[in-house]
Amino acid sequence: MKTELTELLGIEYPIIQGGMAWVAEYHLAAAVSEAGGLGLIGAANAPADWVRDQVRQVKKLTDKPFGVNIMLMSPYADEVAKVIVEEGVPVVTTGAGDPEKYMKMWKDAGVKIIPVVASVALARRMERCGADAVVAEGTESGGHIGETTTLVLVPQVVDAVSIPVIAAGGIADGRGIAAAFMLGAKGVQMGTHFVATEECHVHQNYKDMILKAKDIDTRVTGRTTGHPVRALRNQMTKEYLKKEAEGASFEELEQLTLGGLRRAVVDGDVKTGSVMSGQSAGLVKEQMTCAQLIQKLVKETDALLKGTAFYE
Ligand code: TUI
Repeated sequence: MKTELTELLGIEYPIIQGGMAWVAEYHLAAAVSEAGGLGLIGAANAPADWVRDQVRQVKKLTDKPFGVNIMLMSPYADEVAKVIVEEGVPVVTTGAGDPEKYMKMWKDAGVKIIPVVASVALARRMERCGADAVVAEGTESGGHIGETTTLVLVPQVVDAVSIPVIAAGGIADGRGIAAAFMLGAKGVQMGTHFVATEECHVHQNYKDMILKAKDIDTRVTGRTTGHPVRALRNQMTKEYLKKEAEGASFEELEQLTLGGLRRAVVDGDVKTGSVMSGQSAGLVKEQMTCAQLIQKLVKETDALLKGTAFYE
């Protein structure tokens, strides 16, 4: 499965693990990188020293390439951006904003830059600013999302830029990966399936909820506040959507989600917590190790792509 992306990053398989807030810590990142993909540490809203420590820990567990995802709405984004350079992180991905102001610093330090985008316009801007690749993330994804589906977004981003495009959103098996290649992507980013792996440190209740989820089990809260977030439906999403429909204030709605991701991930409170997940939860049936998952994905994708133009 050699593509422009595996060449660019020096990895075996073109599979990137999403930089999920509270979920993507060093054990998961190291396991994915060791298995031949690209593991990511999700900096989310964490302070710079936490990120620095995570980077040092991941380096103890693997010599292979890994990355850090910076959530650009974080109050610590400026400091975390510097930690990337100071600690010699090989790859940075960004989400929930425009990373332009950091890109010169990262490029000068030789960091590979992969912004996550949900629109063609931002993909174009990122290429002009020197991005090495982009993740085109469809609305099927978990967490903070854009409007457009993966099937529609990926080929339009592929047509608009000449850097490699990585497809994300709704991909959890070899069929999704093969389809992403058909859309012109050179790799995929997956989040949800990696949450339900052995090495992922989220509470077992969180994993079980993903494993049991059906096709129609996610909800998007916050469409009216400008911060749409996809999560598995529970008491929190039900109350939130009811209040949102009644025209509740931003502050009142915020109260319902405050600390909710931490409660779900750490305490296993999957009733009032925020169980962020993509629509692909319906495709996730089995908990396995990261190596088993990546081998399964590669085998499935290989079988589908044999005899196609991709494998000439
Ligand atoms: O960032 C994500 N997914 C996330 S971040 C996150 S942490 C969080 N927790 C609670 C509430 C809100 C966030 C959870 N999930 N994905 C990448 C992504 N980026 N999706 C959409 C975007 C995006 C949206 C608008 C990127 C840029 C943008 O506008 C930037 C501009 O200036 O055009």
